[in-house]
Amino acid sequence: MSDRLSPGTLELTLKDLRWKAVIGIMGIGCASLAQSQVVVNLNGVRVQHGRNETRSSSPNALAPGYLFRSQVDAMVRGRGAIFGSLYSTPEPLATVLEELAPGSSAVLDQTMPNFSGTFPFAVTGQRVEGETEILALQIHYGLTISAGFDAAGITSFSFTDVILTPTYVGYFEITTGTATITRVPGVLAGTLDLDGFTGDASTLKGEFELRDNGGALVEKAALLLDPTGRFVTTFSFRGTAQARVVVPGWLSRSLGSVTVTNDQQGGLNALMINGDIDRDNGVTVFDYDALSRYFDRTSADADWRTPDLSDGIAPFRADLDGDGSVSVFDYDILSRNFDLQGD
Ligand SMILES: [Ca+2]
Ligand SMILES: [Ca+2]
Repeated sequence: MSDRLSPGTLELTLKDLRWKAVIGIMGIGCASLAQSQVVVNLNGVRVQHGRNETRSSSPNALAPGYLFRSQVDAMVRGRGAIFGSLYSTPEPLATVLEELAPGSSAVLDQTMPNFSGTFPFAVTGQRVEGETEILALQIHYGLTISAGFDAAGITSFSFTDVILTPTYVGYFEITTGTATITRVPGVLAGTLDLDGFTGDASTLKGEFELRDNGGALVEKAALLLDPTGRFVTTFSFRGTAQARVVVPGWLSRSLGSVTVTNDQQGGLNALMINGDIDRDNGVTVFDYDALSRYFDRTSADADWRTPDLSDGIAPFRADLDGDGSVSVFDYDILSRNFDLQGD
């Protein structure tokens, strides 16, 4: 045995390795710190004219996902000439918002789809704005509440573009409060290929069905769609079922079996078949009839969205590619899919 490999050196080397192993495990531990829920402390936040406030979940981070929910639970009190005396003891923020504008406390509970499923991700804030009269004073108020997720999943929560005028009325201060941001469980996400449709897919009303092996409906949920056809949907059912996508105007599509867990699953892609103008789940001569009847019509027509009294079909439904007119391009789609039936 050489000097360089004396028993003492060997021992040190082994200790070294053990430490490396421990550090390695800690590293894995850090990565898995990304959670399904983070809480952002809002204590001391001022809702004051011209002031922007942002608080962060750091060092806690959320795991990436397709759907998040943010819920604010806060007590506020007034400060300054008018609000200081009107709201001298803490009251729920929801109560104060409802007093300013009935229904506005909905901004405190928001569902936020993230169609890419990846971070970073910024949520377009929900805004409350209006005017109200307090003690014969016309008060203009406005507030945007938004959340953002950085690349590491650190979540920030903001109150921005605050309007509270005239400014001498004062402002509100959160005495105790939290924003809880949760990664919603039971989520399925993916992309619909809408077969030549170039319109805004977020305006479509689609459903995602779960059926048992006998074909009986287990649960159905609305598709949240983005303009390009990416979707997010949420179920309370847990387990494995047969998936089916239904979007009126397209043939229904089976996606085989899917498993819904407390986690979120992406990558469910469906090739939809366009051309079912009368919505009987087949592309037939009846669809041709409707398209012929509305040929050359455009979205500039006053009755573009008015259903025909005889069969309930409005002209826009014959605009299969969603470009705002019924043309030869729509005929092309219909011809290509002629005689096909939905799943
Ligand atoms: Ca049809
Ligand atoms: Ca068209």
